[in-house]
Amino acid sequence: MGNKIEIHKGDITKLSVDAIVNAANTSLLGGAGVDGAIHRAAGPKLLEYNKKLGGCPTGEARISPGFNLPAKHVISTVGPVWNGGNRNEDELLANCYRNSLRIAFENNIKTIAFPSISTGVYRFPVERASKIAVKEVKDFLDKNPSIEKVIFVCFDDKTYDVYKNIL
Ligand code: AR6
Repeated sequence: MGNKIEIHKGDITKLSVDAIVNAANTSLLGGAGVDGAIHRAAGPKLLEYNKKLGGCPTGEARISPGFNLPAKHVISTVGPVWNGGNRNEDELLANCYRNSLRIAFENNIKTIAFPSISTGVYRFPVERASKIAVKEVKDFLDKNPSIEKVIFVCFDDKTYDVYKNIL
């Protein structure tokens, strides 16, 4: 099971996987950070498609085609904004990973890449977030062997080092 999990340093929009996960906001209509990069690389059809989805609550996830991306699908999830840690942030972040993986499983997705959800604009501490991310992915892979590969994509050195240490 351990060899199904990989860490990759770089830009998630370059990956040819079945699905990349977007750290979106509740509108699903784009923003800064990885969300902006994914919308730019996917092209305007992603925005058109997502307008019809009608938003997404924090902790949930929605699927779209990948359009101009090398990835076949985009799974958008909405991480919690960090507010000190006593506003259910841990559980909401765990829900992001669980719900994204459930949607992947339901859509026969075998390879999926995650960014470090909530640890940019939303300020969730990356050490704490990475533990939740890795735990949820491991728990899911234990129960769902049909997913063949999960890649944690780390954009900056600090995030990469944190994930390397925990894995
Ligand atoms: N590939 C992989 N990871 C990236 C990329 C990329 N191209 N670009 C940035 N990251 P953030 P959040 C990393 O802020 O904290 C948006 O405006 C980044 O270095 O993208 O969940 C949305 O619309 C960091 O490690 O997402 C929301 O409003 C990680 O991705 C809000 O930001 C997450 O940072 C969501 O904030």
